[in-house]
Amino acid sequence: GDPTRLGSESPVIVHLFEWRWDDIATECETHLGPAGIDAVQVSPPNEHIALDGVDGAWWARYQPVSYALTSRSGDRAAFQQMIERCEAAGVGIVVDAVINHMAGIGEGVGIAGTPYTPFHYGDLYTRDEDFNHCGRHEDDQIRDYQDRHEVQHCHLLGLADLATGTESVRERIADYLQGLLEMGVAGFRIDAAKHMPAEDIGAILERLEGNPYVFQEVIDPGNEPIEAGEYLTNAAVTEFGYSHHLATAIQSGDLASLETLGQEKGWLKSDSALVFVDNHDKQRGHVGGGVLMHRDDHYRLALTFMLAWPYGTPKLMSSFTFDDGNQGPPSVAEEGWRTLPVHGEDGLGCLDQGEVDTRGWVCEHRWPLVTAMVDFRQAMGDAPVAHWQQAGASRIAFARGGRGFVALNLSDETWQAELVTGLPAGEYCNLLDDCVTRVSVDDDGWAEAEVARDSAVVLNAERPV
Ligand code: LAG
Ligand code: CA
Repeated sequence: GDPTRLGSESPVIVHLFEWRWDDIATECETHLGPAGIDAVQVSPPNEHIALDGVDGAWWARYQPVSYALTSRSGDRAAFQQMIERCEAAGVGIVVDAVINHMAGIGEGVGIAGTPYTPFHYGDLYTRDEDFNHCGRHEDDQIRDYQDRHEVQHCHLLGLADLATGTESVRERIADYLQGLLEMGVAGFRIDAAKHMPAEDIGAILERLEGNPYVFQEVIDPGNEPIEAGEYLTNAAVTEFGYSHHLATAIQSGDLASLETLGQEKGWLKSDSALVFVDNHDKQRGHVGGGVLMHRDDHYRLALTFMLAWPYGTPKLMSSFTFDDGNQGPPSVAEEGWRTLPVHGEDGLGCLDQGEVDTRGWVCEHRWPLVTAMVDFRQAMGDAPVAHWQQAGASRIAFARGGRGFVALNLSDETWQAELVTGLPAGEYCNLLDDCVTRVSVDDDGWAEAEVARDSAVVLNAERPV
């Protein structure tokens, strides 16, 4: 789970949710590499259920039919090319590995033509023993999240639960992941990790050769028997508490409550925590909501805070707009739900900031604020938080060692204040407004700062005017 495997001291990951492989390759070259983004989380690359039956729903990707690399994002050749072009641009590929289950129990044909019937998926899993049959509730479905055995051995949402405790299933999963490593991927997101015993994941990862960055998706609400901490011996783990805490702090106007974010009891330590403001599930209310996303007020402030605050490995969401929680990416239904390109013939297909009512690719990761803050985070390295200051609950400021300074104002009025920056004397640019705002720091490190409403002032010791 060591994040520095992604290539820098303070790596940043972007989730290009549902993007096609050739678009991701172009994005690595034209934007992500130059912006210093370390890795892209891609949608599951393996064969999934056909799209017609589910009206192109995004979650078709979470119903594997085989480990052939054919998906709505492209074929194996496009996937390989993407890996190579991204690597040449200095960007790693993190694969969303759906290994807890196969498709929903039923019959059909996958997007690459592989047939499946209950507990039988092409030539991959052909025996009843390849799946768990937990013996609960007559239908073997998960109902009681207080029951560890049930959560890990019954079927999640009707999805055929793989017997990850058996050697032959572990071997097939490891072969799939090893094949991806050999193609050059940098890491994995382990989907639905809570639904597999930590030991099963450990046994699969142990078989891999190479040194991938791995994070496990464990939704730990703090009141269930299965805890995020159990998975730390394997690799990094998602810290869902982070997004909720940040959303609550911002929605209640209480930025001051962020002073100890990450030090809460029971939280993962920084290097082991994968954090985000929102993810693809939470932003559309799957597995509960309670987070901020692109169309919410103050989302930019949340991103600014996350990237300024030295806790966890941050993952940025790059979304498409939606009206209902099942809707897939921008696509042409009449052509088998063909996903529309982002880099099209008429240039970049990202929506303009604020175009929230239009259908399309949101591309939050391209917002100038994000680019500036990614640069800031990487410049700060491991510089600790210092000089915490607050004025009421909605205005906070802190330094990053002697290397940087951040002031955030969530109130409705401009915040004018004398603040300790910890920076050497000089005149600095606000990184968030192209140096329109400038801040002079005196010999004692103090500055008279003016922070506009719902925005921030961010200074880097190495970016004087
Ligand atoms: C995850 N992490 O643990 C993913 O982040 C999440 O997006 C996945 O659910 C889930 N685990 C399984 O990989 C998604 C959707 C579900 C969807 C599921 C399978 O959030 O809504 O379920 O993928 O496609 C859908 C229907 C269900 C139905 C099920 C089986 O929504 O009503 O029972 O398919 O047919
Ligand atoms: Ca399971």
